Amino acid sequence: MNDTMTIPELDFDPYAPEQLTDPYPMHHAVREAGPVVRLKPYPTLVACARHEQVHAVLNDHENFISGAGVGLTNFNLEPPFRPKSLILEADPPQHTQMRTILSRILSPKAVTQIRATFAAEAEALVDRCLAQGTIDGIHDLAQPYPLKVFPDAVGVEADGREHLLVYGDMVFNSMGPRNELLAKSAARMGPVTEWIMAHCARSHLRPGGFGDQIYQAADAGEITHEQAPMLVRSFLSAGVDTTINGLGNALFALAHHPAEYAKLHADPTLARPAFEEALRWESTAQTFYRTAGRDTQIAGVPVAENTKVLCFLGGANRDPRKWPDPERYDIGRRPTGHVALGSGIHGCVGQAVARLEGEVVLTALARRVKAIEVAGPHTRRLNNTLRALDTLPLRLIPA
Ligand code: OVV
Repeated sequence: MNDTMTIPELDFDPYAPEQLTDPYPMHHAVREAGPVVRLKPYPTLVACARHEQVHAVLNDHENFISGAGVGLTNFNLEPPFRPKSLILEADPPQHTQMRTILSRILSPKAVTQIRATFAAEAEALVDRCLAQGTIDGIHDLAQPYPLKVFPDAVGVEADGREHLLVYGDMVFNSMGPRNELLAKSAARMGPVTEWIMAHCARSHLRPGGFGDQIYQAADAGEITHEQAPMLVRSFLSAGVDTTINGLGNALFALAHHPAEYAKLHADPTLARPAFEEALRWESTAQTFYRTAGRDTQIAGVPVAENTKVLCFLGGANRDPRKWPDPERYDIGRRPTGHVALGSGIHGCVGQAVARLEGEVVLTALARRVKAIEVAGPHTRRLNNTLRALDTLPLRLIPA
């Protein structure tokens, strides 16, 4: 076994603006330094950026727990910024109980029931974008689409949905350190938490929607009526900012790879693999943590109980040990095994809905748009966890 002292130590601050803007040189350095590294600015954590170790940690929920938080903050030492998520920041058996309910509500079968509505909305929105010609890929497409279809499916009223954007930004910033990004997010919160919690109440949720179905599970005795609003909160936390940026990153990938877009236009059935490859190439959630629940090891390196383990999902998804030519956005690749949606028992429970959104938006584009051209410089919205764009000027050339 390796001695703890042999763990390489690097100077990177993954939350510094330079790293958030372009994390890939840092991922490369972390992967090459070893299977497990330390980072000088955060002496209490260990980090992994190789696919093998990231996958191993995510698939070992006994040694690497979520109940102490899946961000930098260790909830055993410091309180969470909001009451813990009953599913994200939980371990079995509680996690299993919640997961069973959310998996059923978001199952592939449930997704077949929303597909036609989601597809029609994508077509209508892409038509509006085409009529404009030049668009902002984020403000005109990647953001309005999930902000309409997902809250509609959950059963949240139309008024005030912009609060979901502020809330998502805060939730994902809170998984990093208490830096300026977090302070800026917190300063924008105002009435947002109150609005979110009010809209988790059954009285605010359309009967039959995903939110109401959680209350039906409570009626059936699967969870308590006190737990139900907290599970609705998980929908509102994880279901909007993630898919907005997944779509935004996919548009970015396609706009910057015209030959790949041409293949998609020639064969719109490639929409799903094109979206999947975008998830691999620009992982929307760049990082998640686990906490060592007991003394354990990663790749033979001892990791002491209560140590935070930083998993660079974006690093694992471009690990040359796993992916040939990993920097290449290639819609002909079938990137099975990418960890952009996590892996193991906490793997994205909404992934069928997320993939549906990606598929129908890219299908609508592929059918109507001959080419997507970059119409100006993009800007990033830096977030401690999400890889996010603020603006993405695009010109859509009609088919
Ligand atoms: C995957 C995810 C992200 C953010 C929040 C939650 C889940 C939640 O359960 O609240």
